[in-house]
Amino acid sequence: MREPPKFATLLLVKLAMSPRIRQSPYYRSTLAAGASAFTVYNKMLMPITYGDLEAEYDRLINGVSMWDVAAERQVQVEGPDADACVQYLSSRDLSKMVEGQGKYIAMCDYEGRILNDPVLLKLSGGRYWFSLADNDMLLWCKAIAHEKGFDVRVTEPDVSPLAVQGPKAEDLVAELFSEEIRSLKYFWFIETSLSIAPETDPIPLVLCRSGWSKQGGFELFLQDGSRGDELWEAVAAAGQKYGIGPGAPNAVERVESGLLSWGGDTTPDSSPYEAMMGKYVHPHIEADFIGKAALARIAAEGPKRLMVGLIVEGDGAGMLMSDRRTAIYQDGEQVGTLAALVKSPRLGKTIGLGQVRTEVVEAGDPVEVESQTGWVGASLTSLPFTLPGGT
Ligand code: THG
Repeated sequence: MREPPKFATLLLVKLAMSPRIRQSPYYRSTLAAGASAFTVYNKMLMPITYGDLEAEYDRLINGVSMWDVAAERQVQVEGPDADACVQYLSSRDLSKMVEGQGKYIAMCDYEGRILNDPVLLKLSGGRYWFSLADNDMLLWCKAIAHEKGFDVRVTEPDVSPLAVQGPKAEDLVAELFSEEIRSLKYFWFIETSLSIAPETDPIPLVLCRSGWSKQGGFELFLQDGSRGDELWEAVAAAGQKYGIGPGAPNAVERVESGLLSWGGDTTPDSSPYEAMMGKYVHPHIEADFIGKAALARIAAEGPKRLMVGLIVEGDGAGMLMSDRRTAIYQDGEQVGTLAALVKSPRLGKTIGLGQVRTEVVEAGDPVEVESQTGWVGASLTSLPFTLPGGT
């Protein structure tokens, strides 16, 4: 008999403020709007809920939601060697990238392990922003650029994204800016500003069709951290007639949609092939980049683990660990780990994301997942989940 494992209790802790933990330019606005729990991401506070997860999900799926993702910090690379330096830091072929375009990319280490999965923006004047997930890439980029002798400047600029997501996001953003934004392609952007009152300077920002949901929307990359509350207020006011409300990167929607959470779904030894990012990794291009040889080898050998969806019996109670990943077993042997688990309103099922050994990945294969009360049955499925209505 396998012993049910011992569990750390899932709980929220109080967080002591300190100068080591940064506050976002929208921090005061998010508190005023009722933010009730935060996480720390890139050493900055980020709201994760306003206390009504159902309403937050509903706004994102059926209406429009706004959320503070200032913690998605930027690393800016500029200077004569910016193209070569940014390519060297990226595992994706960037040779055709043009100004005004963004791309979802992987940054890997020399062993082909994924360090980050940023959205990369190519700005005017040959500048770039890596819009980053939660890892210390500023240190990495500065060190690599310097040691390789690239003629570039690597900084963290004063840039703080605010996301506007949901099926009504486009109407709202068109009203705030102009009808022309409707023709922006995914991850493309414009460098613009938002006029909020005749006597006030417009708020400088980059407007990009992007955001961590599959419901459509934009991100407003604020370029003046002293004006976060003004920008929040302007979006909230214009959004009123669309029923806008505050939200956060949505754990339920993103699992349903199969969006990657670096550091949540990945482990320090994950390759991009194991993280559903294989199609964004190009080890056979001419340009050199970090991890190229290792990635070519991993691609040839085939990844040892894969990300999969899980459909879990029951409501998932007692299954998510606060301090480690939950084990997945098959035939009495551990074959993987569960990284995220949610109750999906659109599927009417408890679903999760996990990593399992490649040889056990066959849609429908039965597995068992550990829980506080014993082992719970689950089946594997490929990603993304098939949602009713295809959204
Ligand atoms: N926006 C911005 N910065 C970010 C994120 C963001 N930095 C951190 C984090 N999110 C980076 N990770 C992701 C993960 C997925 C996507 C974007 C950023 C994403 N993926 C789509 C998908 O996988 O289907 C589209 C991929 C594609 O078509 O290329 O959007 O959200 N500013």
